[in-house]
Amino acid sequence: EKVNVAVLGATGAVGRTMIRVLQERHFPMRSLKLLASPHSVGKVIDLGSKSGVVEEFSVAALKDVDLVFGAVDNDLATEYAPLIRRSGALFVDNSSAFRLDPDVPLVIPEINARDIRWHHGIVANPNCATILAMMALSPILKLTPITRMIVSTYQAVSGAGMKGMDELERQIRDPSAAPEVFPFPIAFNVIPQIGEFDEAGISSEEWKMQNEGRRILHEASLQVCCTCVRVPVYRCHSESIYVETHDAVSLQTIRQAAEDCSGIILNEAPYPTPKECTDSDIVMIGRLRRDGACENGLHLWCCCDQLRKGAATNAVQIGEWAWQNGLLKKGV
Ligand code: 2RA
Repeated sequence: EKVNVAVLGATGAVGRTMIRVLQERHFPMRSLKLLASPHSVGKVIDLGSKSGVVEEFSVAALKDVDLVFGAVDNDLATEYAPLIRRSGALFVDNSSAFRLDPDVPLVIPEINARDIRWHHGIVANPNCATILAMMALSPILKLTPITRMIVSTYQAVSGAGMKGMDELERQIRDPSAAPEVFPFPIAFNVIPQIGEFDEAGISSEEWKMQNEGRRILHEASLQVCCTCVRVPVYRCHSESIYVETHDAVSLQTIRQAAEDCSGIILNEAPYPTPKECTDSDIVMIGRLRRDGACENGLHLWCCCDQLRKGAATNAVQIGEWAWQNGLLKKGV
């Protein structure tokens, strides 16, 4: 049976990408509602063959909706979530409001789709940087558990939404334009801060990666250390990852495992770059090599489109899995 879908936050960079991905993947939609907070009401969104007008989020607007994809900030997601749950629709939420809630599964379908089974009306979409790291490690995770992970990220400005992309463009044209979105000028620069720092000097983005990775892998004691960095790239995140594995695995075995993992491509000719991954759903990995000091240590490089697999596509895949397994409208 086809599904009545709503995209909440339909005017933002992730919301617009969700709409595009739903159409491209021929999601079995009976209807598509475009919802947003009051200030976006009335905006017109291009839906390819036609256009759609954004409606204000309300309980009445949720009537008959089976599945809501959320691309709004934490405050709105927290305000709207109880209303969506009460309506009976499944809420696939891209904010970070529920990602660490033990009652809410946090899912990358290629890794832990089965967690969707125990949802209570909300499934959380992980942070884009977490999705990239977990997807890139999926061939290794198929072979052996990971005991330690050190990640340095190179995150695109799209992670801060359309306003982040606008700020980069503005500063490329006028390098003296004052920063409004990022703490320092982003054009021709690199900023080792995403989110706010805590008293230990760890940023909120770094905490997200650590805690979300542990939840997705069901490895509460996994050692994770991250340095999250904003770079002047429009919409594709990259990461340099070091992992220590429980068992020794050869590079050849990992290469073979990568061929069997969906959603990733190993590109060693010579390596992936963010530009080549832009507008693709594939996570690319490369520069796979052994560590010189630690016997079970491995290094790799990876890239993926932050707006697609890092956000919209992952959310739509969650919706697809829930639909295929009869997990919409659980009547919570
Ligand atoms: C960023 N991870 O790149 C965030 C977006 N979810 O800013």
